[in-house]
Order: sequence, then structure tokens, then C-alpha cells
Amino acid sequence: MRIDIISVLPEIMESPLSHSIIQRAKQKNLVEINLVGLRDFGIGNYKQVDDYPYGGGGGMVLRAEPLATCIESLYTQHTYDDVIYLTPDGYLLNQKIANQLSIKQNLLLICGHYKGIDQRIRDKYVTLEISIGDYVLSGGELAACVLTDTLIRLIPGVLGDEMSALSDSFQDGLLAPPVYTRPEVWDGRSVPEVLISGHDQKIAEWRLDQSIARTRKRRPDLLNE
Ligand code: 6GU
Repeated sequence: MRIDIISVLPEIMESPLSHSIIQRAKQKNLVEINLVGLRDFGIGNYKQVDDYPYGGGGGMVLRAEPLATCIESLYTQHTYDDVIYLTPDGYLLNQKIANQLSIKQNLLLICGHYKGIDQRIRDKYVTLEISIGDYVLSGGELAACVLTDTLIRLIPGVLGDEMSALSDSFQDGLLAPPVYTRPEVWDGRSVPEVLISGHDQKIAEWRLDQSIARTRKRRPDLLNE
């Protein structure tokens, strides 16, 4: 998979996308991430990328021309399966959307900043608009990192069997069950006996029960009961 990310502040994303599982996926050549600075495509001596919104109201809007120049220059080198704009007014990201996107080969992500981007860029280029939750971030960069992380961990070969994505929360529509590691007793608190029993079927049943109980309490909206 190749992920190109356009942003006014690409530096924000350097560290989050350079460690742990994402870093290993890059080293294994399972993913290539290319951060593209929008400022390089800015207008005039001041490399302007934003301006005041027509109709008034606060904040600034990313102008169409720098974004279009940037996108068109990427188009000369790549074709994209999807052009995704990260925005709080997009479709809410969930595991199903992540699973669908994780099998794509080439994605272009666009991060808004300030009050967002000129609508005409969305109309002309964007094929999918995604929000990562019902709260407001200062820009799309952290959202782009969240989306990138959740896609990369689903690419076959990125996670070893020992941390298979199949046992994640949401992958089966349920929250994950509690987990424990050594020591067996800590602070007077014991690990649930069933987990030390060696009885695989009983362990699986316990985990499912715990998942269902946790989901019913915290996220009843996930259960179609
Ligand atoms: Cl994608 N962008 C911004 N700025 N805020 C958000 C978001 C995205 N998703 C949730 N809040």
C-alpha cells in the first residue's frame, strides 16, 4: 500500500508514523507513506495557502489553487483508488470502513486546517470524506495518523499471529475482553482462574462472555438486541 498525505503541517505526522508497527511495516516494504507539504504549492512570495471565507465567519479556508496544483502534480506520478478528505463533517470511521480501505493499493489523504478546504476541491477530487469521531480537532493531521494506523495494521503480514488483528475490539462487533499477564497475584488481586486452567474451550467461552458483558454495559449500540 502507498499512502500520500497532503498537509500544511506535515511535521505533525512524522513521529506518529515512524514508530512501532507502522515503522516495521515500512521496513518490510508493506507500506510507503509520503508526506506532502502544501506550502510548497502556495501562491506568491508568501506561499499563501489560505484565505478568508466568502460570506464571513471566523477562521481561514485552504484555497483551491495550491491544493489543485499539489493534487495534479501527484496525479502525474500515481493513480489513486480513493482521495480521502479528513473532516469532522465526514462519514464516521469504523472498523468496517477500515477493513474496506485496507485492501486498496494507493490512497491520497488530504488534511484540512483552520476552517477546512474550499468546497470545490471536495467536489472535483475527493471520493471519500471521513471523520474519526464526534469531537473537533484543530486539523486533519491527527485524524490522518489515526486512519493510517488503523489501515496499516490490517495489511496482511504487518501483524504477527501473536497479535492478530482478528482479536481486536470491533473486529467481531464486540469490545475486547480483559487481559492479564504475570504475576499471577498482584496487589492481592488474582488472575481469573479459568485463564490458568489450560482449558482452551472454557477460556474461549469466558472471553466471549466478558466481551458481551462489556459491550452491553459500555456500547449497547453495538449489539442488535
Ligand atoms: Cl477528520 N478533522 C478534524 N479537524 N476534526 C475531527 C476529525 C477530523 N474527526 C473528528 N474530529
